Amino acid sequence: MSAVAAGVDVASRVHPLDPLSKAELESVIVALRRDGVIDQRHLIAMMQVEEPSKSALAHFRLGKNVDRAARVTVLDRSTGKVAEIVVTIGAENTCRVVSNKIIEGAKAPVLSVESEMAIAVAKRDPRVIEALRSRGITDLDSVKMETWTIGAQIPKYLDDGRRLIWTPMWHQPTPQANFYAHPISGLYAIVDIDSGEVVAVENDQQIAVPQTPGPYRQSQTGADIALKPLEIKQPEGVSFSFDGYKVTWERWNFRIGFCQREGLVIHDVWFDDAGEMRKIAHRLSIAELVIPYGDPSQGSYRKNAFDTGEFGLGNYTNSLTLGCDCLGEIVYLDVAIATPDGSVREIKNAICIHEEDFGILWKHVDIDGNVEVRRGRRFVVSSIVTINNYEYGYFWYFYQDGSIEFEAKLTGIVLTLADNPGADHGSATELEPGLWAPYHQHILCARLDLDIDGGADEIAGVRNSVIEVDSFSHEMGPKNIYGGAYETSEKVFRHESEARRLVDPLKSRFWKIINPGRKNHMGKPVGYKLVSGHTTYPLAKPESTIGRRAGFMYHHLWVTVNRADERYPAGDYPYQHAGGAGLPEWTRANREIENTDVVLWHVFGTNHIPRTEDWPVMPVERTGFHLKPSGFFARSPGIDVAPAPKACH
Ligand SMILES: [Cu+2]
Repeated sequence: MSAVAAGVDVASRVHPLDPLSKAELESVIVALRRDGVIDQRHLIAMMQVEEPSKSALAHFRLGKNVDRAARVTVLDRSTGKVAEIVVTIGAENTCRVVSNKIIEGAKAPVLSVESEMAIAVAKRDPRVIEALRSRGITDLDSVKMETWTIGAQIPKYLDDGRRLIWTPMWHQPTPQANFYAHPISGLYAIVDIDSGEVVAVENDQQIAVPQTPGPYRQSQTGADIALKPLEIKQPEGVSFSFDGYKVTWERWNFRIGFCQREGLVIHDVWFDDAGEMRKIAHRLSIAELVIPYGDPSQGSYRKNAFDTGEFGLGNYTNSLTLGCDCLGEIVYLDVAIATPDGSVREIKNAICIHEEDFGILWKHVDIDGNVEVRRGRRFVVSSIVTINNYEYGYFWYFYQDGSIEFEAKLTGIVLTLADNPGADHGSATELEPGLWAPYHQHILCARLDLDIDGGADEIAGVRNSVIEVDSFSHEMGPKNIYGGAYETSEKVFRHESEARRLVDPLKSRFWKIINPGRKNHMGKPVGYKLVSGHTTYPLAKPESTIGRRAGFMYHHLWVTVNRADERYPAGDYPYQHAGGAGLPEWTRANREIENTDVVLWHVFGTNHIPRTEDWPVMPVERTGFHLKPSGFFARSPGIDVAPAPKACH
């Protein structure tokens, strides 16, 4: 099953939500050039599936035709303007431009060719060369630069609206050495990525490059702690099947999607409840990932990157390796992405699909000695990206109890800078003498377009409401005679402003999304609850540049009216944006959100105070959330799971 797309018959009817194929991407680009819509002045910033509306999809399910379409974001280098072009893709990939709109004021995300160019011009700049020479570095090949967006105040004399990038750098003393062990602090080039000009060189510190190596490759460390083999075999094959990008496993079915901006996407999630297909979600994605750095030093304070909105997270998707990234009977899906120059790059083994044993699902030993125990299994869809120093794994899990979980796995190498050994440096951890890892947060925002039991209402309009549930106890007295009593309070959010909420573990707070029009066997509306996991709250001040630009991070929950053009919580174009876009802006209208088609936005993440044990490569840190049925099913769906074939019962 390790073969690419084994069992995947993508030649069957192409679904409007399927990832854009290589052939489709190429056809769209050919058509745009043929029609003179793009030429040598343009760079392609992004090509995404233009997703049809829920009602159009419902009609598609009934057999009606729905055009495949792509949304192409292009940057005109001659004007700096960004345009979004919608192109339909018909039979045999015949393409037609249906709209072409300039997005006034938008700044394109940073494109790979621009990063490469910025590094090349920085390395040619005589001021950079001289500054390196004064630090004893003459071999420019041994200097590794990264291109980072400017996520804080832009120096006043440069702040005239141009697109800028800055270049932290490291020294690689020997080939294959971990260069993050050797930051060249105090030296940064700022490059105008439209004109290709180095507009400033900062060289105002003389801090020695730390010299303690940070080897992590097996060839360097000789790592030899090994255990006996552990093999995962499914001798009768896997328990899932594919129809195009639609997966059926256990009682679940859903579609796998991919977006150049968001990476992995899950569409159209349904559960077979004793023969009745019940819809749970329309679209699930991680719509933004921002990493505010909390260190004011020159090498760190600008590092507030929007990995999704400023870089296009999907662009950095890994090709996964069987037995290493993924263990067991794996099916991989490839993806294709457009590059800025209009060619198409295929990423083999980009999405990993498999089943995992997940311990016991449930167990009880009765007083007569009867033992009932069920092994649980979960279905995993995952992908991993590498963006500069960090890796992010996005893992979606589907369980036999009707629940869904998302887990981000964070690994890679912590960002480093140099300061004097033992310096009074309050916002960073000294890993080795003079090698410091600044404090930072990884803040993710999930966009959860849930349609709880809304399968029949896709054409007329799904109607869901969101409720906050807190646990509380009354004062000692008639309502709490013994002092131990507690109850839950439920508050239905009526308007968007009421639904900007924070987690509260002291109240065991959770949020529930219900369908008021569908009742369970007890006459209560059916629902799912959103259970937050380990999370964090931004330390950056709301009035800071990053605070304004990532205003969404100041609430763990937002609920909005479902609108197709409200996709990204920091707005469509966060790069050098003045701030306020996205969720803060949309919810200012304070629209009614009760009993209508809504989107939940869940903000979660981790506050990373680097440990010496995060060096030289950080062991996986996890952050995520769970969606659990809550009054959706009459009983546990786990009861219908058969015992394992061996004598487990
Ligand atoms: Cu971190």
